Amino acid sequence: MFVDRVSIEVVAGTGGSGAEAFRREKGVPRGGPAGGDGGRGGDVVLVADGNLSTLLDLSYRRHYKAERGRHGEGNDRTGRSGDDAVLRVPPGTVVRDEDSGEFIGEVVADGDRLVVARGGRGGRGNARFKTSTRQAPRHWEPGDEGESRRLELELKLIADVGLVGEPNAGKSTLLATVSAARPKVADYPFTTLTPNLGVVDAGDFRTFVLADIPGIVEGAHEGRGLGHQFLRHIERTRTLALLVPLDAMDPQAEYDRLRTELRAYSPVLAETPHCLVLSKADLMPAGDPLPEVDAPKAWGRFVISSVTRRGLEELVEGLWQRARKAETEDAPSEDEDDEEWWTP
Ligand SMILES: Nc1nc2c(ncn2[C@@H]2O[C@H](COP(=O)(O)OP(=O)(O)OP(=O)(O)O)[C@@H](O)[C@H]2O)c(=O)[nH]1
Ligand SMILES: [Mg+2]
Repeated sequence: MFVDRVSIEVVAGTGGSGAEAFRREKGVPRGGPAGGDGGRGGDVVLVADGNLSTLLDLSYRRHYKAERGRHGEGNDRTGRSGDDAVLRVPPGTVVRDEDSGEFIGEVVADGDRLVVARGGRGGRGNARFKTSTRQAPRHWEPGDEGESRRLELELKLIADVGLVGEPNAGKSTLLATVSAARPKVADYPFTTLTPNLGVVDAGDFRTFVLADIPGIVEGAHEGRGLGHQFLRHIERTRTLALLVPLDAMDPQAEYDRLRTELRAYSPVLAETPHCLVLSKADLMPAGDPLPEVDAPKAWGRFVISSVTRRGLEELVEGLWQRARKAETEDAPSEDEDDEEWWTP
């Protein structure tokens, strides 16, 4: 099961109260105030855990509470602070306040921490209220309440390549053919309801993550169909592959619709480099010429069939080059000074 969005309620610990106490010692007839401060309440903290890939664990339990601070004690002893409540989430988790919609923060890399509800301060004990004119104050403070809020957590997949296409274009079939992922495939539209990820092996230890999202239909940016709500999952990819099946009525129109929807949804996606992938090549009657598709912005075009595996090697190689090669080469080299400048 894939869970990419959960709502939870978090309550940080309340601070402990300050104590009211007086020194009672042999030989000290009128000991002064000695009530310690209350301890801090624990925070609720999200920590990114690279071993997790879904928010599933958090969906079973909706309420998370950090420990309260202990009350202060006599002899000027401060109460112990409450323990934090630590919630492990996958990297790429974005946090919003559910009621206001306010963006609270995100954890991106393994080990990132984000405090989502602060524990209350401990109250001051009576020892703190002693003044020259008030030698025996009875005054103490309660601890502050811990923050409480309702949160919406959302997982943004971190994929290198995103597959975009109308329903039935063959996106899931392609993902299943080039990776170990086993998404559902069927000959009706909207088979895919939530994103699927797969690791594609381009050989020689070269891998990249491919995301298959539900099909995009015309008007998706206005909320039609399903694809739109998942486009955000591919906003951070390095390249997109726009799939147009060769049995489409009008491949050019289908490609244009996809571009229009991407543009309408987000300028980021419209600017993300893309290639054109003409799928289901096995359905073309032998000898028929390929349809002309004008795609001046595409960095490449591929003709594939997931059934006969035609063109898959070239596609995987092309996607790897676009998605990961630059990254690998950008890694700082040891003898950078020796490098020559290359001008195209
Ligand atoms: N002949 C042929 N059929 C294909 C090929 N790829 C996919 N199909 C068929 O096309 C249909 C749709 O495939 P899917 O992979 O589910 O399509 P999708 O783009 O993921 O569709 P949605 O999830 O609904 O958006 C299925 O019946 C597949 O078997 C191909 O290369 N050749
Ligand atoms: Mg699918």
